[in-house]
Amino acid sequence: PVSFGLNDDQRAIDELSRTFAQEKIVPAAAELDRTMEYPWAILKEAHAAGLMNTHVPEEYGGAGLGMVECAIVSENLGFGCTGVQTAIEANGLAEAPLIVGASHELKMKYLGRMGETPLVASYAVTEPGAGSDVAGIKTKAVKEGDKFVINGTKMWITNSGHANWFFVLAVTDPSAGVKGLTGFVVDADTPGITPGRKEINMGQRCSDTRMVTFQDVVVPQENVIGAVGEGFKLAMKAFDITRPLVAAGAVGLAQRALEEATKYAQERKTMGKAIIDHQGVAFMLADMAVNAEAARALVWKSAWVKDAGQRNSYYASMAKLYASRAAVENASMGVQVFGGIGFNTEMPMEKLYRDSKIFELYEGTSQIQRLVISRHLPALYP
Ligand code: CO8
Ligand code: FAD
Repeated sequence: PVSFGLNDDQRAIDELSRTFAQEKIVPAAAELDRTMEYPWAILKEAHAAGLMNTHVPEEYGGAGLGMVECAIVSENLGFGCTGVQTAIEANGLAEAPLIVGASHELKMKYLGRMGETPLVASYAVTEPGAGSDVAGIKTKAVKEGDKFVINGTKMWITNSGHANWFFVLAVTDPSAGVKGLTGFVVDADTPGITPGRKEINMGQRCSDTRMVTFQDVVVPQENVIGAVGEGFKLAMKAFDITRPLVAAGAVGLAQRALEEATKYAQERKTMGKAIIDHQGVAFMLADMAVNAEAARALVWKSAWVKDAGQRNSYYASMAKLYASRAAVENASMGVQVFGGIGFNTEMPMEKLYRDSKIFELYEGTSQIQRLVISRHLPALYP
């Protein structure tokens, strides 16, 4: 039977993560945005509360939650602050290729430590010359005996100034196209890895984004994830897990904008009545409510398809596309509902506005989500 209701376990996870966000993240968010300080204190508490590594199987020290439950957590974290949520979910993104394709030993070694200690990892795929076009990366891994030597530059790598290890996608056979790419897990303290300066971004400013250079970085052969030549598919299959969760963070932002704007619209009076009683304002709030609800439904559907053991790329891209647009639209309408004070740093809305834009860019731009969706259509409707 179809059900849009949450079961008891899901309600408990919702309650736990919602309370965590309200008590630990919401009060800290504005200051973290101002100082751009990495949210270590919150990450440690989230780790202790079981709100990190949510999709890592229990066998490897994770929470072992289903995708729908992970999406509930990600939405609530995003409601609190999407900068914090990005730090947490980017860690989950680094873990995803291992979950999908690593040997038992690699999983024990690299996922296991994430459960034991509050650590973060990074997913290092994008380069200065290749973001959307993953197949166009240039970082090389050359086999020398029973080791690989990695050389190249990665760009926009979240968590990279604090990472304990990296998932690195590199070219092992330049003549083989996407089948010439291989995924590695690389300890961050390996000689030759240099994170650049923290990038100053428009929003999500407590999240840590850097260039990372790899110069003659020696990696043992056993750190290949899956097999040589399987890296591209691992990188894509990771997105099937994480695009719904990134989209869930966007829903959190869209919901936050809706709630803040609805409260303000009942307090603020113009022309003798609360602004919510002006139809022009009320209709913006209605559109914001539809955006958040519809985006959540798509996120849960994309998560549910994955939990059902089916390939969910089509729905994952729909969820990512729709939810990021919902976040951007709701943040924009939210500023509008607040009027002039919506533009001011004393109110949460300007931060939501700045934070929202990245959802249409990272984890695959909105154009790339449309590309993925459209490529599924001929098979669905021949
Ligand atoms: N599962 C299994 N196989 C797949 C999948 C999948 N999901 N996707 C593709 N493949 C297979 C294809 O079937 C094909 O296989 P075959 O050759 O056997 O037929 C092969 O892989 C090649 O696929 P394509 O032909 O589709 O390859 P393209 O080169 O055309 O590229 C894309 C496809 C979709 C354009 C791909 O390059 C892409 O997704 N680009 C976007 C990159 C992206 O999303 N980057 C994000 C980087 S991470 C990030 O931004 C992190 C943000 C911070 C964290 C946020 C946390 C909140
Ligand atoms: P480009 O690929 O150069 O795209 C430029 C424009 O062209 C975009 O509008 C794009 O949609 C459009 N475009 C490109 N190709 C097509 C096409 N085929 N059809 C239609 N339109 C197209 N990457 C990681 O690997 N790990 C991370 O942790 C990570 N974190 C990030 C954090 C932040 C804050 C940022 C800004 C980026 C992060 N990224 C990360 C990189 C991010 O995924 C890329 O920036 C994104 O995928 C786009 O790549 P690009 O910037 O090279 O843009």
